[in-house]
Amino acid sequence: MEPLQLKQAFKEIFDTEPILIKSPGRINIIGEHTDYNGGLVMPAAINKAVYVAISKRDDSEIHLFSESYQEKYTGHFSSVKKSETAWANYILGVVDGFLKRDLTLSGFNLYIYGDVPLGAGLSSSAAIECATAYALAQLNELSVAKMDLALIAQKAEHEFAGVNCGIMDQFASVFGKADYAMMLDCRSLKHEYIPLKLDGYKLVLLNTNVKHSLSDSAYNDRRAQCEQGVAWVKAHHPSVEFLRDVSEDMLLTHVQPQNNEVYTKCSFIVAEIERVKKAAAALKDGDLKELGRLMLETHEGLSKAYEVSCKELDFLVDQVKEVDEVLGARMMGGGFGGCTINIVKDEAIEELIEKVSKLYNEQFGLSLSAYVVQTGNGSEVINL
Ligand code: GAF
Repeated sequence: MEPLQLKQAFKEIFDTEPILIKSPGRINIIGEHTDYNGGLVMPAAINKAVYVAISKRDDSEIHLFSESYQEKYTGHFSSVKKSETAWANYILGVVDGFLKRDLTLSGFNLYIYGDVPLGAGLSSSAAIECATAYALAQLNELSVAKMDLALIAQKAEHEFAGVNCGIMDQFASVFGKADYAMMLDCRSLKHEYIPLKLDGYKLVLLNTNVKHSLSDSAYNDRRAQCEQGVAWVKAHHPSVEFLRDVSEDMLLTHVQPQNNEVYTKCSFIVAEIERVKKAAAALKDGDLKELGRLMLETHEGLSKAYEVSCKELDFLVDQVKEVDEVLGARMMGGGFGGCTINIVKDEAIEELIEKVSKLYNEQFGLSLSAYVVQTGNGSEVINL
C-alpha cells in the first residue's frame, strides 16, 4: 500500500484528513541480547516500515483500524489498559506511556498498515510502537525528545506486550539513518553512526517463517538469568550494575560456583559485548571477512551457550557457513525463529537463495522467504 492509498483508506473509514507517519523495522549486524545488559549493539533501520495515518477527534476516544487484521478497536482515555485485541495493545501501551508522563493528548483516529514481516525478528512491534509515539507527538504538537519516544515505546512493550526487551529495537526504529549502522551504547544511550559499506556484498535475510511459542517466556528467562549473575557478582563488587561491567574472571569466581547454567549465559554476553567492539573496528576498516567471522562466532554462542536459536535457524547457518561467497551468517534478534542475517557476494545471491530454499523445504517442509536488505531512515512524517 502506497502512502497515498493509506490516506485514501483512512478517509474512507474516518471521513477526515490525516497526517502520515512511518517508522521502520530493523536489522542487527551484531550484539545480540546485549542491550538489556547495558552493553553495545549494532542495528540499522530498514526500508520496511509501519505506516500510521492519524487525525484528532473532538472527544477522548481512541478509534483504531488495522489494515492487516481488517479489524476495528474503540476505547477511551479513561480506561486505557491491556485489551483482548493483541495488535491494539502496542498502540494502547504507547498511549498509556504518554498519559503517565502527563502529556496531554486529544482523542484520535488511527489507521495502521505495515510491510515489516510479522514474527520475523525485524521488530515489527517496535515499529508499531514508535510510529504511534511519533504520530501522537506530532498530532498534539508535543515537544517530546526522540529518545523519550523510544523509551515510551519500550515501556509499552514491557507493560502491554509482556516482553522485558532492551532498547535496541525502538532506538533503531526512531534514530535509523539510510546507509548507516548504529553502534549504540545501551547504558549511556550514546550512539555513533557507522557507514555500512559492503562493497560487492549485500546483507541478505533468510526468514525461517517459524516463531516458536516459547520465544517471549524464554526471552524473559534469559534476562532474569543475566540479572541473577549480576547480583552474585555485585555482592563482591558493589559498583557493578550490568554484565557490561563484569569480566570473565569475575564470572568464574562468583557465578560459576553458584550455577553453571547462569555462568554459561553470562559468559556469552560478556564475550558478545567485546565482539561488537571488534565488529565496529572491522566495519570501519572495511574488513568484511573479519566482520563475517565475528557474526559466525555470535551464532555459535547464541545457539550453544545462550540457547536462543532453533533447528531451523541452525540449519540455515550450517548451509551457508562453508560457502566462499558468504562471509558471515547468524540468527538475528531475540531468537526461536525469524531470520538469519548473511553477508553475501552480489553475484552469488540469487543462486544461494534458490539453493538454500530448496534444501530448507526438503528438510522442514516449509518455504523460506528471502530479503536483500536496504537500510532506511528512522521515524518521520510523510509529506505527500
Ligand atoms: C529482541 C528485543 F526486543 C531486543 O531488545 C533485543 O534484546 C533483541 O531481542 C536481542 O538482541 O529484539
